Amino acid sequence: MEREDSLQALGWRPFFQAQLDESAGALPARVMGVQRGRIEIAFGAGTATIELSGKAAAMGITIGDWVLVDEGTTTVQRRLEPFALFQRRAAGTGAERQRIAANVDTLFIVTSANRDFNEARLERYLAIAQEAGALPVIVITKADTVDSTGQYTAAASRLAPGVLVEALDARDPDAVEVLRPWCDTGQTVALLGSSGVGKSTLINTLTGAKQETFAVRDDDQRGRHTTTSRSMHRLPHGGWLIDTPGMRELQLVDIGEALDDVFAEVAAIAARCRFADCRHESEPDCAVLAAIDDGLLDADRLRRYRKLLSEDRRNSETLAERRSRDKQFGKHINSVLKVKHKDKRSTH
Ligand SMILES: Nc1nc2c(ncn2[C@@H]2O[C@H](COP(=O)(O)OP(=O)(O)O)[C@@H](O)[C@H]2O)c(=O)[nH]1
Ligand SMILES: [Mg+2]
Repeated sequence: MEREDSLQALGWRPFFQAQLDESAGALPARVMGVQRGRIEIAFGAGTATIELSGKAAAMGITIGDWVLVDEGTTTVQRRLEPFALFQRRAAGTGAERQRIAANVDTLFIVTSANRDFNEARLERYLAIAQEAGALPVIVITKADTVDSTGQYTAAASRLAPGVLVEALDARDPDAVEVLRPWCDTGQTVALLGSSGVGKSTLINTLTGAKQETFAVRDDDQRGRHTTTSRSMHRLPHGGWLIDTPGMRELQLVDIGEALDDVFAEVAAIAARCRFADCRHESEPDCAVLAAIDDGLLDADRLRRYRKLLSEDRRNSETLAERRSRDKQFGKHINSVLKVKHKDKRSTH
């Protein structure tokens, strides 16, 4: 870090202050970079690199976290609870979660004014933001390639009443200025969106173009796999941008309640169904089906909600639950096959 930042400029706030006790000699520090077994931290009076071992290695410390370090800044005493956290399922395990990025104030959900624009995908990202506890802002890039972005901004606003939607040319610094309120001193932002929508372009414009490639370069000149040491980038107006490859693989993880927020109008209507466990398929006195009939609810929206719900259920089950489900399914198949077999025999 070239400059020294006050704790506030690093994102410190009362939420973290309230977690301090009288641990003597403990300094708050923000995690600015994470590498295998090592973190780079910034605290009020400088920066330091700490090797993680033992207790600290098991804390799951991730980019954006606040930690308490001893005054010699050689060991991490404690990780503070984040106000926002992006997580994903660790591959091949049960219910374990991998912490991806912490203390992100605002998530820029990036899509573009073309075929990438997809309501189901936006709803999924909105649910991820909601679950993480970050404020979503929908950014529609490539506004310069269409006559009007009206249909895109209107569709995005319909999905998420109250969520801010900005359409812009990601290459144009003047246009990108509209995102400035979320990029001010002490604020942390991150981006989510599919490949090709303009995330790198937007990051370059936000950070002020003269930027080298950050985060992960797939190959350096010598063909080795290299990772830069930092994933947190300074924005010109004093904010921070987290750009970490893990964000790209985010999926739905236990977001049942978040989905009810994203689909608040469906959930509100569903509360009036006769049966509490109504599946809105063919049950009597289903308020949701009635609302669709009356044109008060979009059938596509219900379909997308159902799909995300079942996907969330599948993602959230543990390995043991999945095995047991597969086993049940196997038994079911076997019994169906047996019945069929019997049927065949009896007809002969
Ligand atoms: N015309 C126009 N092109 C854009 C815009 N944003 C990105 N691009 C182009 O779209 C392509 C993909 O952008 P990139 O930033 O690499 O997307 P990423 O995969 O999300 O990081 C590049 O050729 C960009 O120059 C925009 O707002 N307007
Ligand atoms: Mg990119």
